[in-house]
Amino acid sequence: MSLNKSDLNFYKKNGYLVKKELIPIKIIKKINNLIKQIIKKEERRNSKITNLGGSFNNTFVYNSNSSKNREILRLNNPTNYNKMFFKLSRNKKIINIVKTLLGGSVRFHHCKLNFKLPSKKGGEVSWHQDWAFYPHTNDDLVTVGVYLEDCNEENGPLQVIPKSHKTKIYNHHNKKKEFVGKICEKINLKSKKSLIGLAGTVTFHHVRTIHGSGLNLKNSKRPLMLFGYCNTDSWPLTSDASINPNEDFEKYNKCIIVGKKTLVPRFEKVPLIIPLPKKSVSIYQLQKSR
Ligand SMILES: O=C(O)CCC(=O)C(=O)O
Repeated sequence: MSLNKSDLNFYKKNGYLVKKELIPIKIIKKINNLIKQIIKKEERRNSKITNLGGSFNNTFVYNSNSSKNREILRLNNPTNYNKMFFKLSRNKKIINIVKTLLGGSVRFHHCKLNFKLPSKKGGEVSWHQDWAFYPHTNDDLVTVGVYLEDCNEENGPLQVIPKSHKTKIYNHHNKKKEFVGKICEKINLKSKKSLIGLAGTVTFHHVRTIHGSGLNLKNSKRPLMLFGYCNTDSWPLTSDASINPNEDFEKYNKCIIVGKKTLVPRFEKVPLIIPLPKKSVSIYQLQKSR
């Protein structure tokens, strides 16, 4: 499946796109069974943890240190954890669309599987631009969200501000000038849009699109798989959640899904703020900083 012109124009204009039930339910069910096993195994482990899992080298991000209240908020790098997740990140339907959105080439950037816990345990993700976390030489980067369960207004869907990808890079630094991973200035939320859909629905948002998500008012966790992709000529300006070309160029090039490796980054006149200084904690902890 490739993208039709009106979808492409919609994405270019609004900075997001939703493709309803793009992934067959058969695949989604298999993935959900795998996730159940992962969570069960992890919950049986009742040892105390000292680290809530801030860095992308940690497999899990937790909500609490105590073995009693501990729940998983995120599985980092699921594509390294199990082949089924890897296969989903290379799904032809997703990649064909991403290729068109990015202008012809695709390099896998990073991924995470987020579990939004029921609202009494918190779980709001504040407004932010992914671009604030990982600036590149051009902004041909897209984040893809796969709903593994039906997601409606009640269980905390992704929300976006249409057309915000054409505006500036917003300030994600607090008064002390520390990077806090959320927009620290007033923004107009009048046009905000919830991206809802049944299981298998896939969302696409531009790296500069302002987005976040509210509370999950249901009793069960809301799983959301997020994959980031970029054009092969988008060169990272900082070390981020992805493989850094300066550290492992071979591995970096192995992330190319469509296109050829290059040593020639494309520079575009894009607004930038470097996300430093940054604490080595997850987005959940980072956004709690004042
Ligand atoms: O899990 C969510 O609802 C959104 C998370 C998000 O935007 C992110 O992790 O960058």
